[in-house]
Amino acid sequence: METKQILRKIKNDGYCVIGNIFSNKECLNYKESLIKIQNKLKKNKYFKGEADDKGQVVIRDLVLRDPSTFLSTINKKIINKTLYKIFNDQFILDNCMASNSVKTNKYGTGYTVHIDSHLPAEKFNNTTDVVILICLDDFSKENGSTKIWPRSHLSGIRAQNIKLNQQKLKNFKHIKAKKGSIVFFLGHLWHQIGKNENSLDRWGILCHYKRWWIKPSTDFTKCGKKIFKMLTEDQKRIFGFNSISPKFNFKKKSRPLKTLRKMSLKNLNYKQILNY
Ligand SMILES: O=C(O)CCC(=O)C(=O)O
Ligand SMILES: [Fe+2]
Repeated sequence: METKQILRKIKNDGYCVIGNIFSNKECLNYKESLIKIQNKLKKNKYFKGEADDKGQVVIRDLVLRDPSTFLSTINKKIINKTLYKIFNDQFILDNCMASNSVKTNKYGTGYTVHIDSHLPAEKFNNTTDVVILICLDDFSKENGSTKIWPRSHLSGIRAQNIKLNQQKLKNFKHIKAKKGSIVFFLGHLWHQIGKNENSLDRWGILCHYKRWWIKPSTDFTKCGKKIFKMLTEDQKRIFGFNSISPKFNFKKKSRPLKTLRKMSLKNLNYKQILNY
């Protein structure tokens, strides 16, 4: 699919499914790491699965938990290119998380229909957030594929904040996608995790991006020296390293004028880059 076509589809319907982006081997590798992380978290007294009892396993901050595995998910060429076209501006990572739908009789008590962005932008050019779902298994209605409401991005409604018309609520589709596909969807498209009916795995990775001037849900610039050294320049930008608010220097009684640093980040070490 050409970028132009992808953009047209996203603009019209609020989402676009593209097959064959990640190989079976890559999907397997991501899933293996997720299972390992999940098993470790079961023994972690500080971690509370936020929706485990409601049919959704959520593991946030994957690029910090296992960077060598998950950094490759955040700036694949087709993703970068499309995001630049949508935002027409620099963007940063809001989060990179895994989500699995699990069979339960408590479905619907967790996350109901919602949008991920804070504002339901009505104009495409004002899009603040874009989500990329990477399917690590085949996604179908039966295993709880994500429900989306096509064209709901045009409604100007933040679905979780108002009581919705029952008729409108019926107009959803389950995303149908093969393992290795990605799904672009606008942060203001109404969506909801689907109900798992067949107990088959349905792992997805959700990479969520927003404009550089919006506060991300995790401050990735605090990733530490070790992870910083693993990042490409592009990934440094996506982590927010060139959009840190400048500090006022009390000695010089001055500060850098711009928050967005339009300079190369290549030769700055971790300490230098944070000290802006
Ligand atoms: O995993 C899914 O199908 C969707 C999850 C979701 O919408 C969320 O966690 O915000
Ligand atoms: Fe969501």
